[in-house]
Amino acid sequence: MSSNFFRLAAAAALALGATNAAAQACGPVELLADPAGDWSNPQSDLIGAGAGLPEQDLLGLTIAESQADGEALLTFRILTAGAPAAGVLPNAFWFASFETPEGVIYGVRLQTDSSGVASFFSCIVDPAGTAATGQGPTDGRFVREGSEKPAQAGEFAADGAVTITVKAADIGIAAGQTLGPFNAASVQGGTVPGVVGFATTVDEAPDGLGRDGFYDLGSCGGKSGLLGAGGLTASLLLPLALVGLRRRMSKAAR
Ligand SMILES: [Ca+2]
Repeated sequence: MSSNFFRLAAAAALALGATNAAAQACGPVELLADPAGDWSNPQSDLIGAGAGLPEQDLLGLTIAESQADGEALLTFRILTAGAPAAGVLPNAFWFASFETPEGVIYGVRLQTDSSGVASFFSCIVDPAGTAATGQGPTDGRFVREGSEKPAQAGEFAADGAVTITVKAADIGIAAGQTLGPFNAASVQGGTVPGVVGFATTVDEAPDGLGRDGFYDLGSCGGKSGLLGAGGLTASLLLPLALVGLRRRMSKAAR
């Protein structure tokens, strides 16, 4: 494994974060909160990351709303315990996922490649698994191929927030509708010579990737602290995470 594995790439990646210049119409509204220090990286022995890095320790999720050229924009902030020291961690992603009024699950994600180059996008997510293996959970790890839409802006901010701004229309919501419930996670992926690729949730909000919180577009209304929708354990989710990575890897290989 290269000693540069964790070399954080990219002033260029961070520069992707051209901040949305439009004034925030409202928010940020807190949707999720997660304790500091409760993350762990089961693959740390393989990637030399110790128990985990501060930027993989989720602290919560907020949403804010603005307008640009007559279109509603939503800014998701996936809060972490610290910005990367010198760039963005390679082979990793941070996501929030949520349900639209039509019952479709969408996600927003910061994804890094093996060099740490970041991309920010929204997408539809599908259930894990296949017809043969049975359906698993539906969350932001499992991107529907071809559904990705580039974010309007994104950055890993100096305060540790992964900030992703998308058009409301790109995530299937219009004024007066309610988005949610939500979840979020930091995920470590990678490959090890002679071993298959892996993708492991390092920290989750809510724990176990249930879902919680709602947001009313256009009225700045938010609710959190509602009953989560799940309770699956991280250990159960690990094999399913591999499915998601393989999907991503096969896509990237084309
Ligand atoms: Ca945490």
